[in-house]
Amino acid sequence: MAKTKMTPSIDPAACYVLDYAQLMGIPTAFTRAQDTKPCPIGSGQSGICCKNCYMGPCRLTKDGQVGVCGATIETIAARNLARAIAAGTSAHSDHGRDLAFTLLAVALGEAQGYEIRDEAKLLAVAAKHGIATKGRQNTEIALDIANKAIGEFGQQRGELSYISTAPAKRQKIWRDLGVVPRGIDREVVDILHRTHMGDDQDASHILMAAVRTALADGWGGSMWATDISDILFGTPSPRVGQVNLGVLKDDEVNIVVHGHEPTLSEMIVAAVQDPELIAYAKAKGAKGINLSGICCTSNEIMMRQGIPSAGNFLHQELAILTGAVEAMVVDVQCIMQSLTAVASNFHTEIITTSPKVRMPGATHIEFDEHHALDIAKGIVARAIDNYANRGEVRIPDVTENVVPGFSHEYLNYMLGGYYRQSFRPLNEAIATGRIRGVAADVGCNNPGLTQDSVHMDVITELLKNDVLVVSTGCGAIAAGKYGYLRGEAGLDKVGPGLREVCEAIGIPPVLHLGSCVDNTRILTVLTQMATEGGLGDDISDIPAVGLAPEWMSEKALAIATYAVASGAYVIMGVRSPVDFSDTVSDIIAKEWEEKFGGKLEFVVDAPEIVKRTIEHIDKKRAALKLPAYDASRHGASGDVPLQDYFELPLEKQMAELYG
Ligand code: NFS
Repeated sequence: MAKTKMTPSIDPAACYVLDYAQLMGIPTAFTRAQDTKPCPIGSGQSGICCKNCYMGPCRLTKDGQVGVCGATIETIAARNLARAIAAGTSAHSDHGRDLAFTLLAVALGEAQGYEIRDEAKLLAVAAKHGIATKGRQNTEIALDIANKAIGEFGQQRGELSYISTAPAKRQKIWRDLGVVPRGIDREVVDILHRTHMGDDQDASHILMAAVRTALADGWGGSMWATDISDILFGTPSPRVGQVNLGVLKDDEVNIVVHGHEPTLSEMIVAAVQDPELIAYAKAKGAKGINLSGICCTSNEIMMRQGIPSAGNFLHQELAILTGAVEAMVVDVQCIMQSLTAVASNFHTEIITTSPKVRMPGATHIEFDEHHALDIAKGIVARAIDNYANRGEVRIPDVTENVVPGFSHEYLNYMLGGYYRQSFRPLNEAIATGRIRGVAADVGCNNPGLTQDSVHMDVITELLKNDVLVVSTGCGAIAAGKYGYLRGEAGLDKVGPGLREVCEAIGIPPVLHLGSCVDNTRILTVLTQMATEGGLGDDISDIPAVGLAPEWMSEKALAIATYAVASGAYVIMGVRSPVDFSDTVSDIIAKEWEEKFGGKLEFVVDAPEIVKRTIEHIDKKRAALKLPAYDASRHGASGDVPLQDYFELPLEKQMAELYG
């Protein structure tokens, strides 16, 4: 049966550019998703496929069938899921490893252009890992942190250090169940080994190992990535930025950085500010150099430097289709191979920079942290030279303002003030029912869905129900595109209690917490909420839910699994990779809930995602004996909206504050 034509995106900027692509007959992920029929066996919908040895591949499509070796449907489903989780863990963690090597080079004075920008974070991270700081130089401390991190990748026995920062109750659950990760690389290798032909054949046992591997991501590789990024590039705090394709400029040299690691993009940020390069761009007829980002690289530099975002995952081809991009500079992860094919219709040069990633048709300029600034300047000069080759441009006039950068440290400060930093006001707002609960909307776009539609349907409905939303990755960029990261601007769309809190503190209804590795910031926030008091004493007690309604990558599965193992209820959209096995679907939901207090479910329909989220939040509120949520109790406290407050005469402002 032919597929019915789906609206590609709810984003007018995307639709504008896609119309041009259609006119010119240029294929994109949107058209390929329409034309490609996903393999119903490989996707787990109508069967399951094992290709871990060469007696098969074995396609199992009926209950009770087994592979050539006798492997059952549940064994194969568990193996496939475990391998995906290991791949996701390795991607995040390798990102963390590269940052650890950059920090090592900084500590040794060998990293051109990098420095320790956040001394407070350096000291805080050292304290977390028991590294001495008193009377020591920053570089000495940084050296110990870098070596500690690098050591944890190759560690064979013992526990990862961040495990001891989780709530005490959670640590006990992990130790009792034997899932505390020993070393980051070790856990990934363990999964590849035990899912090789002829090894672990017990679905539940395989998936417990997958949990251990995912924990090595969330409480290991990714957490190192976040902390070291903050040390090197600064802990994010709110700043004003812009999102969507309209951030490209028709009279400037446009460079788009795409991928994940801030190591490269931060140096390009420095290079585009070089007065000589700006003068060079002007000499070539451009008004200046305009840098923007795509995907998580974009989150990294938007939340720290205010560099605009050209969009989320499905915007990567669209940026090139504007005809206005001189260079798209990529490093690792979420980079479509189609970029070079789309770019071949324009003057855009695709530049790969990671030793791990080459693309046929792209220029490779390998990045090396020891000469980073020189390499970045060379890339910028190349883009400037390409400006003369630009043809007709079609940049949609669509942008939205955003306020990203709510790191855990900033939330702490924002809620409690400089002298009494605390999560207590947030806990109290939840306890009183002003905020019903918290949802994290994270993850990708998937061209099998209308771009951004499920993110927006879910976020919109949750906000109306007084659920505070935090967001990372491409979900955060989606929220930004439709005005939810814009301070007071989105508040007319939120419930009365949440509105009071947002106005009192001066925050947007959706808090941008960073890139996908920064989901670890959410773990830290949840840990602090659990230890602050009033909302139980473990992450599983908190009325909170994790959502990835448009996910597509293996990294998303790793994140979901470590969140569940940390005690969260996680709902992912799109479709379940283990749909065909009721046994495995039950393991990750019911069995994991008994063990970890968190569960993983796959739900396609936005209203159903919202319904289950709210039911879970209310269930957790009831378990904590908090008052039942009642929207009518809030919103009439006489709080003056923040924007009006600042327009009052000073004495009235004081009266509002102090009565
Ligand atoms: Ni996350 Fe970031 Fe986006 Fe999905 Fe890809 S960029 S690491 S995987 S697509 S959210």
